[in-house]
Amino acid sequence: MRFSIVAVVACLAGVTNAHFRLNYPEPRGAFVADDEPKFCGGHDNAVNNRTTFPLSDGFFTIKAGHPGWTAGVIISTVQNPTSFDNFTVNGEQQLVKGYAKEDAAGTFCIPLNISAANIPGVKEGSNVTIQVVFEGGDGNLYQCADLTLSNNATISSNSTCKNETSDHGHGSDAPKPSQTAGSVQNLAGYTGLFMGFGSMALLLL
Ligand SMILES: [Cu+2]
Repeated sequence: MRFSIVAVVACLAGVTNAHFRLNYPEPRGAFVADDEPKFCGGHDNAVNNRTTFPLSDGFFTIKAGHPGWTAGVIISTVQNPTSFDNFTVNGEQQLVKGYAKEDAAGTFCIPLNISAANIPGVKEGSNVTIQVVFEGGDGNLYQCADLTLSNNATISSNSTCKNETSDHGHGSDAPKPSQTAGSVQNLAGYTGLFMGFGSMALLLL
């Protein structure tokens, strides 16, 4: 555990601000910071205008307002997932991206190869919902994105894949650009440390 007491206290003080944002793919519904601890960030129903998303070799980008965070991505193949149960199979989270830890706050582009996760029923044309689970010292936070998967999907050019760390930026919308890593592979510190659900629960203590 590397969360310092100082960081945790500072973040609790700014709890209604940044938390984390899912920048791409487009999240379900408007961002409401106070609702981020709820299922899908407070948005219970799938959107009609799904994002067409690569079945293989996609990415997602998040802006982490907390340093010292852990995140993973769960997936539902239910057409309109409305509860955490829809992201659970045999009592376990259906992970499409294992939990990993990062020390810095900032914007991160993280590879998401959905086909490689071998989720039953996921194929070309599937409607799925991904839910990013983020923990940065003030409890689990959630954002969802409703997708249609396609090998022909093209990611719009204004969804750039880069990493940009910032100082402790909770509540600040103007992170200082300190370093930029252009490639998907060059993920500062996002080392693919896989953790099970039990480890995640421990992190919340
Ligand atoms: Cu927060």
